[in-house]
Amino acid sequence: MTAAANASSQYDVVVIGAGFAGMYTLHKLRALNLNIKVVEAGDNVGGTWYWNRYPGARCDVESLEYSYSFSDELQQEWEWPERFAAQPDILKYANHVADRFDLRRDIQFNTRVKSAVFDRQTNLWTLTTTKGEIIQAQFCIMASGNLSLPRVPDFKGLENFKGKWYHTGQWPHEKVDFTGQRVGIIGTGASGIQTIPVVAKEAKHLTVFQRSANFSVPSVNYVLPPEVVKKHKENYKQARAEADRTPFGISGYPPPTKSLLEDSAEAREEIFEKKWNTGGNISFLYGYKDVLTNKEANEQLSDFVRRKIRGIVKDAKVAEILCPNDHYIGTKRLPLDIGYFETYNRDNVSLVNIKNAPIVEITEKGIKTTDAEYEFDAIIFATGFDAMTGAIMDIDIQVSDGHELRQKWSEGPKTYLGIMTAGFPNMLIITGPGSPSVKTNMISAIEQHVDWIFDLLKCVKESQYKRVEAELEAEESWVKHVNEVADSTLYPLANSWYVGANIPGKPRVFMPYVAGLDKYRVICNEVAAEGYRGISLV
Ligand code: N01
Repeated sequence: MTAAANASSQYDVVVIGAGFAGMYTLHKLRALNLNIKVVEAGDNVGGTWYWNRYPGARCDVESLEYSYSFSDELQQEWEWPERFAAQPDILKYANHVADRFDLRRDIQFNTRVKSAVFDRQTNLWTLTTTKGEIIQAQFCIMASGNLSLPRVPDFKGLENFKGKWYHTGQWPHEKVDFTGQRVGIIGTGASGIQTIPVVAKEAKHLTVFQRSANFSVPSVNYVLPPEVVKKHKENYKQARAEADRTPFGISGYPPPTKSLLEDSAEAREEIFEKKWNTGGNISFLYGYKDVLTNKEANEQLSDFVRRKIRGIVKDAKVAEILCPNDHYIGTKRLPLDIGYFETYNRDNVSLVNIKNAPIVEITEKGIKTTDAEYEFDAIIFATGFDAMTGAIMDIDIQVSDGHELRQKWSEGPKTYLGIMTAGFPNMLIITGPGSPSVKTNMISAIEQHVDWIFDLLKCVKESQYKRVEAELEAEESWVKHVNEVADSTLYPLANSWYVGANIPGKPRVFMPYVAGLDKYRVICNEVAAEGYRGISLV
């Protein structure tokens, strides 16, 4: 590796994104004494937790688990106030990490990358920003996130709306006050399900536009008792090691070995009830080993939640609209809520089933469906993201020999281990499509990827390699494996963002690797131990 510091805009490594992935990449790679630049579109660190500031935003992985493990001092000193951390607390943590490890000096904020071109002669990536700046580096690391390209559906007439509108994934930095307002919200994914109960308490009236009913389970969030924190911190090392042996990268939930169908109906009901009252989606989905692989097993759990919805929501017609019947529980991300279904018992909340009467346009006054026009002072789009590939393909990525990533991935992303894509040398992706990413604890996945990339770049530096590139054959066999694993589960059956179903025209390909972070880690380690099998180093 050339310590390419002859021009201020030339680096060994450029990292795109200063969320949890970009921050740890910078910290870790500094130990290789490289010249690194991180570019970030926002004006501060935090990624997802910088942008998603909507009311009620909260993580669905326990705070003591959804945090970096690389520094014992950090994990011992940092105090998480709640079981499931709220967005402001996670953002505070991200800022603390940036300050504690002096990261900001290598991060250029307010910088969005427009294009990245690799030259096979010079072995350099040339990045152009939207402001026209040029940045060159031997390696380009995509730490741009899995859910970072928000999507407002292409509704006719949005520009005519006289009120204010917001997307949950691009929420203003100042408090939005809905007091006394008539608010409409479109979308009942995890973001909508967290936003709805909070906005309902503030708005004069909240109208929820639901296309697909969604499962949701109580988070059972609470202030962390000091004795729980103390015990966890005393055993942090063991807890992290235990997490590494699970598919989801979280300790405290040993993966189950029993089939749901082995238990009697009474025994199952007792377990479901216990898990419902304990809270959390890992606990709920992994009470038995076959909920996500066996339709009959899944149907039992799905039906339990439908019965809960009918029990909570007083208006039977509303309850029926809220009962999901079009997908198996857990095959779309299972949201955690605080009083979501209960919110529909409020007098100031109404539900519109847009599956039956779709939205036709946004008008000056509000939202018009095929049935009626609803007037609003504000509209919230909780309509999700162009997930997993969106932020990467938003950048025009090319290689001097004519390869174009948008063209290569036009029928779905193809990667080796989710980290590299053949034909695009020296580009490394953190939690890319084809890696466990969104199907595991994201921070564990990030640390695993970055540590692996660290070893790879150490090897590159020591051996003075110029180019690192996935081999096509290795990539093809990885893609096949990712698909085979997905097809052995119920996941691909749902119209979820995991398969790109939320974006009209996006190819239907199941993108995450669902064999689990534990198995994936072993494979990555084997690849490295075998001299980076499937990767050409020149
Ligand atoms: O987005 P989504 P999200 N007309 O895509 C609806 C993570 N996350 O931002 O289901 C009408 O899940 C769409 O309807 P349908 C988590 O991984 C984590 O909520 O496509 N409606 C759906 O109801 C999550 O899975 C946390 O029929 C339209 C909603 O909008 C991921 O982010 C919190 C529509 C979009 O749901 C994304 O969640 C929040 C249209 N044209 C998010 N287009 C936690 O950690 C879309 N919809 C807790």
